[in-house]
Amino acid sequence: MNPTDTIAAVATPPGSGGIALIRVSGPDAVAVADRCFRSRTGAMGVLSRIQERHATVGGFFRGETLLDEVMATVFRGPRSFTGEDTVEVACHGGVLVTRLVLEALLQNGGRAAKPGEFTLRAYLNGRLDLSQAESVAEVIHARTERALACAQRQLQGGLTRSVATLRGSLLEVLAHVEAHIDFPDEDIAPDTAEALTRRLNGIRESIARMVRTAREGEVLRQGARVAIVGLPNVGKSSLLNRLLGLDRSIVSPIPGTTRDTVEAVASIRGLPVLFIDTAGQRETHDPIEKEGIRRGREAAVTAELVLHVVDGSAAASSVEVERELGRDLAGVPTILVANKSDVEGARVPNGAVAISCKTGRGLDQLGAAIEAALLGEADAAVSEGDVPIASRHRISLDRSAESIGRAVDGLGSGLGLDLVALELREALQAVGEVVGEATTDDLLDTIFSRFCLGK
Ligand SMILES: Nc1nc2c(ncn2[C@@H]2O[C@H](COP(=O)(O)OP(=O)(O)OP(=O)(O)O)[C@@H](O)[C@H]2O)c(=O)[nH]1
Ligand SMILES: [Mg+2]
Repeated sequence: MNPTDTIAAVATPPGSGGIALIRVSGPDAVAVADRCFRSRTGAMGVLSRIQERHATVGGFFRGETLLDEVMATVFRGPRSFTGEDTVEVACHGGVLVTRLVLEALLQNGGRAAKPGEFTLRAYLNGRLDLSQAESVAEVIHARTERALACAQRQLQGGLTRSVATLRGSLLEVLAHVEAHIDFPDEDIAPDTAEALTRRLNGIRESIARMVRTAREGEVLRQGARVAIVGLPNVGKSSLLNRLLGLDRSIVSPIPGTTRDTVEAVASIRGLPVLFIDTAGQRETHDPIEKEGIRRGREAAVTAELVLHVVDGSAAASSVEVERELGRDLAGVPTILVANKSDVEGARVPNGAVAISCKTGRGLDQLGAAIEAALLGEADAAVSEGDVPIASRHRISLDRSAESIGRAVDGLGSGLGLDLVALELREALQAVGEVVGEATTDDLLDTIFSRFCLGK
């Protein structure tokens, strides 16, 4: 599987900036870069001679044309990110100059890298396992510190270690079982079978603990969509602004202020949440407002969670519209929020979270309620150091637990030990998928195509 060609790509985002970084990796990386690079005194072949992990400044040329003054850093495999020889060329961050530098490298033996190809190579060359490679994209895309911490723990090998522990335990049980298969005369003693069953149940419990983190892992990676709905003037836009900590949506005492949906991401206890502020629900003949109201309902019924805001201070509200809204929201998890609790005599309906967007009262409780609604109760037990898993990991771990379950049944019913061993081997393989011990090209494609170019 070892790649044999040399790839190049711009690793910094498109557009102009102070510096752009172009990365070259592969067996000819240093030679390719050297063909374009000259030292300040005009010497060639400098990059082949400088010490690894050292940088040098010089001219970057297309033929005899100086394209830019650059800084080149040379890494030698296997002590590089990809595990191959790598040169990183830092040039001025102009759109044109960056493109020309890349083109010169491509004309001198490099091949344009595909998205994620550098990280794919790091994986193929054994620098990272698959769970670590996946986390590289998650570090880049993290929108909250909690999501970043999760990605970093995974990159540092958090899942690698959990999987190694599971595999170690499974292998020990398998070794026991296989030893008995080799001596068919000796039946497995009831004591031994019981001990093995206990150990398998322990492994199953560890897997179950990991699987319970999957929901948190999904929200941290994917984020969640939460719609804010209710009658006009109840303070929906005020709530959006409060949650974001900035003045995003227009607030006014005139009912019907918000017409379009307004979306923005806020961190709720470290969870990246996309909030959608919507038009106040009411009867109207204004076709534009009508459309806004329709969009608001659509956002609500497709959201993972709805904040249904009511005005606790309002003496009368439209019971009819509220009832209709309630019917629409029947299938969607909903938190009832009673706003304007600062107003004297404000009421809080049963089960509602009382808040005031004016004073900020109750917003912490609302944050806690949102987190609980998004994660469910199962995650309460997750400890600090754990890596909340992604759905890909969950699928493999579920399969592994099922195989272990069948192995336990087999041991209990005195079924053939070779069948028990077979299930245990399947469990091992499924666990191994988390770190990429057996992969298909399709799987690698799906994972690495989500990456940025140059990563
Ligand atoms: N006293 C008090 N007033 C509030 C509070 N929250 C919002 N308001 C006021 O209520 C009015 C309506 O607030 P908005 O946030 O625009 O309400 P909305 O639900 O977005 O209204 P529409 O966009 O028209 O549907 C504004 O005058 C706000 O200043 C609160 O907690 N207490
Ligand atoms: Mg509004």
